[in-house]
Formats: sequence, structure tokens, C-alpha cells
Amino acid sequence: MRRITLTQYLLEQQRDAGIIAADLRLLIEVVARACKAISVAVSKGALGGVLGAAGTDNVQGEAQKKLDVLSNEILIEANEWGGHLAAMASEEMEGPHAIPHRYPRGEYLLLFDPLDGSSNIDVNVSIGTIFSVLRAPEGAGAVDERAFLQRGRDQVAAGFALYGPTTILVLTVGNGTVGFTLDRELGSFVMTAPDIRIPPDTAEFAINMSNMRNWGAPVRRYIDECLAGKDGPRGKDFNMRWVASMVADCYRILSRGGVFMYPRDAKHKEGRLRLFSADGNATPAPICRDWVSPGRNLDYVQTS
Ligand code: FBP
Repeated sequence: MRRITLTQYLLEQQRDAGIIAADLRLLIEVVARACKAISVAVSKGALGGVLGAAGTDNVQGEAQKKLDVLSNEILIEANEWGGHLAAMASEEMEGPHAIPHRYPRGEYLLLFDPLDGSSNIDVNVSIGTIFSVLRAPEGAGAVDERAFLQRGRDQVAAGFALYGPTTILVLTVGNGTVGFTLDRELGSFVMTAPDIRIPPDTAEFAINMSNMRNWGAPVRRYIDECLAGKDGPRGKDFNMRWVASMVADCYRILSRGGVFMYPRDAKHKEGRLRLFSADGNATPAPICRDWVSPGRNLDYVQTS
């Protein structure tokens, strides 16, 4: 079987398919390289001295882990000097990070959650990095938060890395969705899923059941129907999975179908996961945490 590396795939998307420009290819390669560095740090665990709390809070007021802070630094350092970006925004930073004047300024914006699934970091459960690439507004002025509030469909690339038993990179540049597995010996991402499509049928759902008492009636009814199994209105037995790392739950759905939900409820009135997006009437908003899916006001990812 022909081994296609991430570099080859991106070159083909640039040269043969004409889907991406050279600077976007290089930018994605830098992001992937940063994900490899994060993967190495994650895999060292306690031996690397990277577990535990950092002693600081992020913009959401949540306690940061050492690995949250380290992953954020890795992504910033890897990306700020390459000349492909005008600015970056991260869940772990108060506002946009401008590219220092000593480096050339590029055409793109990079948005990321450096390490999703913080509650799982210290217990050796899968966690991941989520990223999105947008076009920077034209002009040489400073980039503010409004520049990042674009429609999901205007993203030029997006993906995530999942640090589990293997390190996986899932990517789209607008021409389907592909998955790569990190070959640790060679240090390169090798394509292992050339055309990811969510299976249309499912027998699994994912939701944090401990929030049940706070759910709204439609969510409660849907889950009740799943729990009723073969004898219920859906006529089928369902299984429940909940990793509590959105990246891992979403990867399972990309692979096996199903639904992942974090619906707004009486306690999480704005939902727990936030989508960084805007429609044509974009207004400034605080930097949000998780890139979920192109669209608006979505706080869940769902298939049939
Ligand atoms: P972080 O961005 O702080 O990592 O939180 C996001 C997240 O970990 C999701 O990945 C996950 O689905 C959710 O929170 C789990 O939250 P909870 O354990 O409160 O249900």
C-alpha cells in the first residue's frame, strides 16, 4: 500500500487539485509539527513533570493545567515566526496574539484550543488540539477579535489532533476530510483514513448524564427514547459512550456514527461548549473555547 504522508497530501492538494495555496500548506505543516511536539509532551506524563495545575486561570475562569499552558506556548512559538499568520487566538489567552513586528505578517488567522479535555489530562485519557484557519482581513492594521468572528463556511482549513493510544490528525482543507496517524519512529503523519464520512446509522449516543436533572424537555425525551431501546419508539437498543474529551467523542462519531451532545440546560444556560463563529452581522464577543462545527448557535455535533 502506498504510504501518503501529510506533506505529500498537502502538496497534492496544492499542486494537483489547486485547492490550497503554498503558504496555507506550510501553515498547516507547522500546526501539525506543533501537534507532534504536544503529543511528545503528553506522552511523557508524570515523567516529564507536565501533569497537575499551572496555578493560573484561563479567560473562562477555569483553572489551567500545566499542559494547557505548555501546549499553548508550543503552538504560539511554532507559528509566530513562519510569516503565514496575521494573528492567533486561543482558549488560553485573553485576546488575540498579534504576530511580533520582527516577523513577517501573513494572510491567515489561526484559532485554537491547545488542549481540549482538561479534566482528562491527569488521568491518562485521550485529549486533543482543535484548530481552525481563517483569512485575515485585508489591510495592515492591528487584528482584533472581530476579525476572528467569521462564518464557519469561510474557514480555509480546520481539524484536530487526538492524543490517545495513537496520535491522530483529522484535517479538512475543503476537499473532504482525511485522517493521519503519527508514525512515531519516522516522526511523520501518515494517511490512514483517506475519506472520512460519518456512518449514517448509529446505536450510540454521548451525553453527560449527570446533567439530566437540568435538561430541557426535548433532550430528556430524546435520551428517554434511546434508553427505552428495542421496546421504545426508536425500536433499537442504544449504547452510551462519554469520554468527556470532545475531540475523542467527535472522533468516535466520525468513525462509528452517533451523536455527541452538550445541550444548554438549566445550569449551562449558554451551553458548555461554545462555537467561535459569526454570521454577516458579526459583533465583538469574548474569545470562545471550542471550535465545534461550521454553523451558528450550535452547541452539539449530530448525525442522523
Ligand atoms: P476544556 O476546554 O476545559 O478542556 O473543556 C472542554 C471539555 O473537556 C470537552 O472536551 C468535554 O466534552 C467537556 O468539557 C466535558 O465537560 P464535563 O466533564 O463538565 O461534562
